[in-house]
Amino acid sequence: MKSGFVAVIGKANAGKSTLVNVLVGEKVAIVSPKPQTTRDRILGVWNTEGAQVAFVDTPGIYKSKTALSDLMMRTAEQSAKDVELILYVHDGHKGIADSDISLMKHYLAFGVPMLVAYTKTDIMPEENIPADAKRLYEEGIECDVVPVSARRGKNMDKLKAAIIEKLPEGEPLFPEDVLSDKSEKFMIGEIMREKILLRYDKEIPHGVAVLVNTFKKREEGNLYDIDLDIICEKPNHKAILIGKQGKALKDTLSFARKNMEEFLGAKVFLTAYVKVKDDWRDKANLLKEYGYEDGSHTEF
Ligand SMILES: Nc1nc2c(ncn2[C@@H]2O[C@H](COP(=O)(O)OP(=O)(O)OP(=O)(O)O)[C@@H](O)[C@H]2O)c(=O)[nH]1
Ligand SMILES: [Mg+2]
Repeated sequence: MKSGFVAVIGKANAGKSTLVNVLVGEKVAIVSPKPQTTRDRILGVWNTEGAQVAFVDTPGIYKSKTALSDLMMRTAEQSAKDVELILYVHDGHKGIADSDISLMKHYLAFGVPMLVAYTKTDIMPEENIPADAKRLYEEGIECDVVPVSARRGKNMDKLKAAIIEKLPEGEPLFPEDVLSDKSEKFMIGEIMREKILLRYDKEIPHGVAVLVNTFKKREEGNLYDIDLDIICEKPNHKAILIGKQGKALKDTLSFARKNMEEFLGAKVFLTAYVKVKDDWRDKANLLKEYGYEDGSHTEF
């Protein structure tokens, strides 16, 4: 059989996590229209006849000046090493900028086989696809380019076949029931962060961390008690998060709770506190406390 690790790399907001979720067939990573949604490296395992593929979703490449962003960039960079394949995700509907070419060249130079998933083809003129593929080739990106739409599930079989074809023969890396390396508690924090990304604008969600303090199933009844802190960077952010008479927070919590209940298949009793920790994104001790460790050393 074929098996191996596949690092999913690309610019922020390219559609990496959406693609990983579709490839794995379950939601292992949160998704939002805002760049820098993914902050950790997340494993998603896909089992199919004759192959097991361990996808490693990564934080998107993005220029920003916080210590958290630096840590995220190191995580992405390191994740592209020690893998059997790099799946470079390119947002086709944005065209091809010089920065796309140089990033692809940068990863090609890692000496690991690479494949380009040219995604979001559902929101662009189809006739641009061959011209873009030709341009990539002429610029020296000598690897297969597979156009897909993760949202519409278009051409996914072709992408899956291309991935498996590039993997070496090997034994399974994980037992068949392993889907992700992340715990339910981690996903609960991520679901909360996803709803904040979807509900609030500008810098607010980027400055938010979620710390799950309690994640406990009651002995009786199918019910979880979840208690978490929503940490933001500035007192005015806290006011926006809470909103007039607490309405914004109440709506966001109810939105998150519903999704948590679907995810756990149980009732959720959710309590949340909004706290301010000045500029936590630039403080090494707080980054560590909120679980943002240097992902470059994580082993699966
Ligand atoms: N139309 C369309 N939108 C897509 C597709 N794939 C992803 N998106 C959207 O693109 C946005 C970004 O998707 P993500 O999967 O979060 O992108 P990402 O590359 O993981 O982003 P970061 O984690 O921030 O680096 C979301 O609004 C998705 O719904 C696609 O195939 N078609
Ligand atoms: Mg992502």
